[in-house]
Amino acid sequence: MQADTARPLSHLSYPDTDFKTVANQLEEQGYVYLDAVPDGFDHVAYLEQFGPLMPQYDGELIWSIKAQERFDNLYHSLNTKALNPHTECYEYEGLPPKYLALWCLVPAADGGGQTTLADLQPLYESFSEEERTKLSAQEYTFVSSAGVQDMALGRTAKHPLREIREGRPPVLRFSYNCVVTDDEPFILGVRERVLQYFDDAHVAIDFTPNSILIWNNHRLVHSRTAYTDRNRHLRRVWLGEI
Ligand SMILES: O=C(O)CCC(=O)C(=O)O
Ligand SMILES: [Fe+2]
Repeated sequence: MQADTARPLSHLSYPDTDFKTVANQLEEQGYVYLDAVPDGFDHVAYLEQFGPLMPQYDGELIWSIKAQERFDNLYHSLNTKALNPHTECYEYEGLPPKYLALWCLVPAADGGGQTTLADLQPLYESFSEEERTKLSAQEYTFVSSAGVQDMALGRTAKHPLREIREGRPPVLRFSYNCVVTDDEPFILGVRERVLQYFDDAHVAIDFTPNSILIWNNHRLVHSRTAYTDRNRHLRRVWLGEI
């Protein structure tokens, strides 16, 4: 559980931490990695305190992340390949989940399969005034990943990359792979800047059994490194904004 970039990890140990402390750290840092979670822990009941569960692509409230051979040649969370930075549910018409949470049943035994994260706010601040305006004004079409489309669960929606809201924080939507660029220079440039920033600034989580990673999906992008151990098994919930 080391940050690649020597950034200190936003890490708490479950037995030493009350809910309020976790919630405050999540608000300040944008994510929390919570370990030393005991066997038999009710992850869903704990995580529901952060917001209501939202249905996953298949309508279920919990998504299992375990590689399936039938998805090996597609871009999909359900194989062993690396992912590119993205937020979740950019291709949904409505508001994406405020928080994403993963918890670990079986970590990858090969040192891969790290979930990686970066807060894009510092990158946003490096954009010019004109670029910032464009990030909120220009709408792009987002489509589901090839894997989700293959499951016949694909959808599509149009959104700006940074949605500004009255009285609420902005909502980031991004997918390196699944935004339709039409070879337009602005979005092509933004995509590469996000990728470069993510390479430099991400933290990497090496899960231990039962441990939990929760992050603000309106502000951070996430990704995953490749792995070979097909026993790796995580679970995921999406939590709506309160
Ligand atoms: O496998 C992972 O670590 C994360 C996959 C992912 O992008 C997700 O569950 O949203
Ligand atoms: Fe994801």
